[in-house]
Amino acid sequence: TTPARVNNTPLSVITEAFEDLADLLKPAGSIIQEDGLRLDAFCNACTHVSVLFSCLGFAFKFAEMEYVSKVKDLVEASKTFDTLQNILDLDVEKDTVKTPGSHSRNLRRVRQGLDLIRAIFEQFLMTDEYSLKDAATTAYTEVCAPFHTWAVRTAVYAGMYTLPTRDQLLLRLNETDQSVEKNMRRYMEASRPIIEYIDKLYIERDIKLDW
Ligand code: 1PZ
Repeated sequence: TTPARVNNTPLSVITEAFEDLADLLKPAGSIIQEDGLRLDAFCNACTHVSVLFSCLGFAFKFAEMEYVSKVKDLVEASKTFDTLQNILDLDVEKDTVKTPGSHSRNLRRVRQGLDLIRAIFEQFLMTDEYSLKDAATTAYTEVCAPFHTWAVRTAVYAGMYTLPTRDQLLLRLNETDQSVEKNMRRYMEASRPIIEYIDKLYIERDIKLDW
């Protein structure tokens, strides 16, 4: 049975979803190790991220729609494919790994979104003086900008000016300085092995991660 969950803020829900997912990758928890991570379990965790967008305001509606549509495609795929590696294997066979709209491409995009959130949290916790705008700008420049078109990058950097302040964000997330730090660190910890696992799926198939 699942233990009662005490601190039910949006951030703790996301964090716990990714901790549960990361547990599946640990040798002890994974009888399924050989087949790899289940796609439905992965999608379930990814779906929880959507609550974060409601804290960001209208300028990030586009990012939300992009992210949600990619996750939705993977949810559809999970009706036919059991694991993450199944979708990659099929796209490798059809030579559609990088084809716009393919499951393997959408998986790569969702992975970049998860890594972006991790990087934003990391920046956010670096110092109290850091505005959310500066934290998010640095994280985006590092993690996602290299893979986005000029038009998208320009829109994202413009949107950064509309982000809430640190205090507004904490208020909207229903967190304190202490609780937000704990939850962000836990997400950073839990997402790392998942992101690495996804990268490995591509690398093992000789697909470079420069896109
Ligand atoms: C709490 C912290 C707030 C910081 C907010 C920073 C948000 C940055 C938003 C980045 C938006 C990128 C939008 C567009 C990306 C598209 O170019 C690609 C197209 O993929 P293609 O169709 O060519 O294969 N789409 C994506 O990469 C989908 C996923 C992007 C969204 C990631 C958002 C992460 C979450 C941010 C925090 C809530």
